[in-house]
Amino acid sequence: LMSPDAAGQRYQLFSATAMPQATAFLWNKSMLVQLNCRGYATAQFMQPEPAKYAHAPNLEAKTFMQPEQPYYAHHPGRFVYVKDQDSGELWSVPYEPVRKPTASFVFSAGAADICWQLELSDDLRLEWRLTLAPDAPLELWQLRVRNLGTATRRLSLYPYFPVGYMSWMNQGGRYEPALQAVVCSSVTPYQKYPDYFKQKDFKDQTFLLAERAPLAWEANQQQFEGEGGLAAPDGISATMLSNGCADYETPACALQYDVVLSPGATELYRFVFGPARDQAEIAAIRQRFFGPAISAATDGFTAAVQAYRAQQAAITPAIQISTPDSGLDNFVNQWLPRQVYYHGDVNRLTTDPQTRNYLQDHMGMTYLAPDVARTALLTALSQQHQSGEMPDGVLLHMDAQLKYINQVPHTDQCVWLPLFLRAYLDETNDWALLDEQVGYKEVEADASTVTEHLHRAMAWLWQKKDARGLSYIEQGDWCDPMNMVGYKGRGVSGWLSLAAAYALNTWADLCENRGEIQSENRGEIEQAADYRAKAAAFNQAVNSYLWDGQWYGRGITDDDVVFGISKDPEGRIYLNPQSWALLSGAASPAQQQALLQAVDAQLQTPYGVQMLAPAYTAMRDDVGRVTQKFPGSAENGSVYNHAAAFYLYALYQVGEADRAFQVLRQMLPSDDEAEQRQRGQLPVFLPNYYRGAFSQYPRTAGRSSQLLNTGTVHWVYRCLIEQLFGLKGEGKGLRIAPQLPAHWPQATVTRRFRGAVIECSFSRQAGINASQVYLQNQLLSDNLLPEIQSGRIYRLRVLLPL
Ligand code: CEZ
Repeated sequence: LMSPDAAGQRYQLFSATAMPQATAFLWNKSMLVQLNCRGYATAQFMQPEPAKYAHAPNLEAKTFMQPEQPYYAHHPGRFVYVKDQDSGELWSVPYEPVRKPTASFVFSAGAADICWQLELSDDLRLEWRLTLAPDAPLELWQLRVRNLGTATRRLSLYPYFPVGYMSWMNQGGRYEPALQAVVCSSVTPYQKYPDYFKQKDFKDQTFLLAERAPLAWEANQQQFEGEGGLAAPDGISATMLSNGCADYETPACALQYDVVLSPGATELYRFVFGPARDQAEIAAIRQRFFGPAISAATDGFTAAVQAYRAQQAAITPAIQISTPDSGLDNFVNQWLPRQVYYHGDVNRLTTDPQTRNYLQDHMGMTYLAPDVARTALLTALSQQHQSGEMPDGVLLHMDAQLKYINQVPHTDQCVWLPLFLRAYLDETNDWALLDEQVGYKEVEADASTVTEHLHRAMAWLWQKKDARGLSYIEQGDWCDPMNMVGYKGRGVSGWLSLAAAYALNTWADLCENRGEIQSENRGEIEQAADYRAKAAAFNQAVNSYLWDGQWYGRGITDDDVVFGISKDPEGRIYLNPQSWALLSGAASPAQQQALLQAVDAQLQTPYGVQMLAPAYTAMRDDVGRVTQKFPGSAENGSVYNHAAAFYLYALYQVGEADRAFQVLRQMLPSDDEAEQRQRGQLPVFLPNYYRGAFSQYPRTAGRSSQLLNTGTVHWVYRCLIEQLFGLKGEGKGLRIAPQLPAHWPQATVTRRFRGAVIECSFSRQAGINASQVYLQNQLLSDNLLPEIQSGRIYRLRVLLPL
């Protein structure tokens, strides 16, 4: 059904129907495109807010990226109709809209391109490939047609790129012979005059630019489709497209090429598709990609393809692994760092990323591009309030505003600061970051050190608690839609109280480390003790009010009702408080064992661990809209991978290596084909969730959300590097403390660390009861590799007990 290619660098799906929702994605700094295996496409670009250049056929609502987006016949896509002029036989590439099965089908995801390889009939081979421009929101398409047979073939080829309903104010389309392009134009709708000035330079035109002059074209969607429908459009039934235009009618880009292919012959057609401001810009694009060759070997199009490939290749993974689990290896080596980098590179295509997302996305970036992560922290802190409170979203653009969920007050944003810093400082040892001066939201001029910003953030967390000592939740915490636990101002969050404790402890660790490393900061060691006392107070409050006997409750409502406990028929147990009680130190050894068993018994499924159970089936208006989401979707009891990733991290902190490995492995499909179909997703990214409500909705359980925006990946990458393989940085060097699953006899890892390369081989050894680390036959004391020198290669041999 699916597998990596021989080199392990691409991932292939061999059916258009087995996993109809499966997708792969490409991005650059200004755009993201997610291609579905059947040819549908969802693309967005930034100007500066996310915008579309290929739309739904009707007026679309603007929203943030959603899970489980349905595809439908007229969904935007990138298709080529292929007609045999002699037999009249009709196919469409890659599968939609004609849906005619081909002799063979490969949907192949690469790091820098996505392509389909099809054999339409035994003797006609077709390749349809997308790359992006490295530096602009432009799709670069190549169609290669090859006659493998012994007879000459006479074909008509019709690239068909629907553009959809562009605007209720003004839309149309026509072929521009001078550009060799169908150009569809529109005016982004608005009503307030100031928007005119903001929008007048928008890229409101969508074009399909062809290298080779077409025989005919069609810019009018209705005329193209006619009465035949998309499976047999009238335009294609005719000998020639009608060279039509769209005047306040739905536009489309269709071109026609007639070709005579003798046996063995190949033809190549290349196109550029994307948005532009005006025809002058399209002319410049034509010149760049299809103008005079740059050199004998390279034209503009090829140069851009190569530049994009080089850009992607420059993302250097932090680890390369070789383990007994080849599926995991492939994902960790090829795809995971790419998804981590995507988040840090474009911030989920928003101009106001949620603060917690921004900080976690850059926690992941720490392992790939620490400079970018560093800048992100400073950007976030520059928007902190003087009170210490962090805003709900971080504005990344002059004109950006807090939108959607960022207009709802959530109380957890400060938590993520020390968590980011712990990862960043362990990895880079860049303690100078703490001395950087940064201003505040209210007064840019009132700058203070990063350390002071953190002290204020911790003070804010400490102060935002009730008389019981539990953290107020207001209209949500990490769980966005948990909006009615505390809207009256009294409700508290058990998870947040634990997260605050963990944040305070983490910051205490950092203060202490700093005091030890830098003698002028000795004072911080005393402060650390104070933070630890505060963390202990949070932990104690949670133990007093929220321990339910076998696990921790999720919170207490405005009306003093404890929820997420055994007497609740729905939402009886939540994952997050259990995970964070392991992290914060709230759970005693006995409590740890009890809550782990409760999670196993009530949340574990074959597709991963659910974030709550049983899923709510009706509104609980003292909990909020999370309970109104469809049972088993998103936060209402799905296998919400971000929550599973916290659990994963927590399991490693308490040394539960085998439980942890199971959680990790269940984020990816196994080798079982039925399970692969059930998840319905290629392992080229981790989705934000798989459907849960396993006992309530078994038919859909396991189904992927297909949404590639998720904080999951950063925690998973961190867990792999620092915990599973145990190659964790600290002030003095690299601490080696692996937690390989018991069933792995050996593994090897190459790790980039502070400019050095660490090559590490792990194997089991009888007769030892703790791991031993050798550097060139020399046993390292304390399993610490000290004084790492940039540019050096270190070869470590790690022996693990049987
Ligand atoms: O978004 C995520 C947020 O981006 O949900 C997480 C939260 O921690 C992330 O910061 C858990 O709530 O509004 C909603 O109902 C949804 O909750 C979305 O905001 C949610 C979606 O999964 C989109 O990614």
